[in-house]
Amino acid sequence: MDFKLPKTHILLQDLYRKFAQTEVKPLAREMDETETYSMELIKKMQKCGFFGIPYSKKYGGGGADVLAYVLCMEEMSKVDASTGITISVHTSLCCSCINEYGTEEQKQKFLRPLVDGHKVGCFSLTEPNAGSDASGQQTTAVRDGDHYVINGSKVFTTNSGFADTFIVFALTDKAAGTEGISAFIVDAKTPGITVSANIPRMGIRAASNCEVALQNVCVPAENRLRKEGEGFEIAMNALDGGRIGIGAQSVGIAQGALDEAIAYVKERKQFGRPIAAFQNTKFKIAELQTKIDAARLMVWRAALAKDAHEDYSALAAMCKLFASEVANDVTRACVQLFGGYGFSREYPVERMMRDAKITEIYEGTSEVMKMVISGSMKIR
Ligand code: COS
Repeated sequence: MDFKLPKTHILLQDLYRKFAQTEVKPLAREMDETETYSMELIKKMQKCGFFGIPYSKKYGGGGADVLAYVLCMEEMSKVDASTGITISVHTSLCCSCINEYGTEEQKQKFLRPLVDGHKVGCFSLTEPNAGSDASGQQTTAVRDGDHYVINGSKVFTTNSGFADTFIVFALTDKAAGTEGISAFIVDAKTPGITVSANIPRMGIRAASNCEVALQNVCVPAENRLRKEGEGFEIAMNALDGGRIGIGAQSVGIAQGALDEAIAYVKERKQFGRPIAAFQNTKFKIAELQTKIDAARLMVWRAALAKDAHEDYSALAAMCKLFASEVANDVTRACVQLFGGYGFSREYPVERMMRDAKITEIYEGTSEVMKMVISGSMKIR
């Protein structure tokens, strides 16, 4: 057992960190204020290969692994959680469906442009009445010759405002429950797709997160992933991987806030000395760093299990459950360490506290994580 990163990964971590600090950090506040993600920044990240890290070079990806990907997620999320989720939904949710379930033709046609930096992907599962109960899909896909006609509406589809490729889940058999759900690769330009304006939100405000209406959207049958009825398994599998990314995002948000707080307490003077000099401050920081380190190790454990093709579903759920709670605890404590300035928008910790909340909700709420974990333990 080795808790140290391999040298290759230390170099990658350094690369992601430098990019995040120089290219992402300066834009984070303005992107949050304007609730708009910079397309120029996306292009830069695509050029650097950040949109295809764990995918094979055979398809134009980075040829690295999930461990490298979570290091990228942490570094980006340290400075901007919206950047974290933009990369995460593209990588863990959209690309993984095609990588793990697509045919060779589908990979060449759809995965390649996503991982080689030409296109952005999104994942349309959630509906107004199908959140935690993902099996409650109402969107339908009706076969018509060599096409399917999709009708329905999706909500909270991250990246949908600018994505080129959607993975859409829809019912091909209304009576078959989870076995009636199928997955389709859908070109964003297909007539009948309407994407709303960005949904106003509490955090990760720069990320694109919209409603997607699908009205008589004609999708070639060859764009269906696997057989009819395999969509629910595809979605659940993608979410298992996605949860490792959200764990890493949570660790990043927490570490980013703590780094800001540590710098601040060294400068801020009260009662004649820097507040860092008070034991209360030092002990609080020690406690927060310990929680972050524990969360990071859980994320790495889940990433290594996925890389080793072991069963990682419960490990992913555990790391997300724990790390998202840590992100919320740590950011709240960091705002407190900043005092009144922490509450002001002059410093980034209030944004980080707002951003942290969603990690306990998306890609499976904390309650769903407990369902997955206890399910794996077969408690009767
Ligand atoms: N990987 C692959 N397949 C899976 C799976 C997984 N992790 N979990 C379930 N499945 C498949 C199985 O095939 C299972 O059938 P079996 O009886 O053969 O095991 C089938 O799906 C149905 O599973 P289950 O009965 O557990 O489904 P439920 O409807 O009870 O759903 C939860 C279980 C709640 C865990 C699931 O709906 C879920 O994860 N919900 C949250 C969804 C979510 O994260 N939404 C956020 C979207 S991103 S914004």
